[in-house]
Amino acid sequence: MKLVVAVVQDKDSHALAQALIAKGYRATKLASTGGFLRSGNTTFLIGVDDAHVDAVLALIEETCRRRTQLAPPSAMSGETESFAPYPVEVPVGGATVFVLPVDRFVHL
Ligand code: 2BA
Repeated sequence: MKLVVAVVQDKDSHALAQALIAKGYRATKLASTGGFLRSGNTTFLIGVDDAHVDAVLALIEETCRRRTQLAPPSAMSGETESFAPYPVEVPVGGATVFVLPVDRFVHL
């Protein structure tokens, strides 16, 4: 079994949740905040059998779009070389995904 951890943009979270439910995958949605932009995003925890990991990744790819977002100057403040005194556009998404092995899954 694997745990797929997917950080997605809030705008895509409804479509991804619907797609997962439609295919019978179980998931937990967590409200999260990106460390760089410090704006809200959504983190999905999806426990699946190994054989289904690729199908879940395909659903994430289908439902999560790449967009650009304005990073405020404060986001760059820790990096002297890239400091810009004006908002800078950065690409965000489709999704940031980690696939982790699960030692044990217990549903009590
Ligand atoms: P944020 O940390 O708010 O980052 C939003 C976007 O800002 C990133 O999009 C990236 O394009 C850009 N960015 C991040 N750090 C940067 C930096 N030091 N300089 C310039 N641009 C930077 P994504 O890569 O698609 O990431 C979207 C969200 O996924 C992130 O939101 C964060 O919540 C999560 N994430 C990304 N990489 C991660 C990682 N290695 N570990 C944990 N979470 C991660």
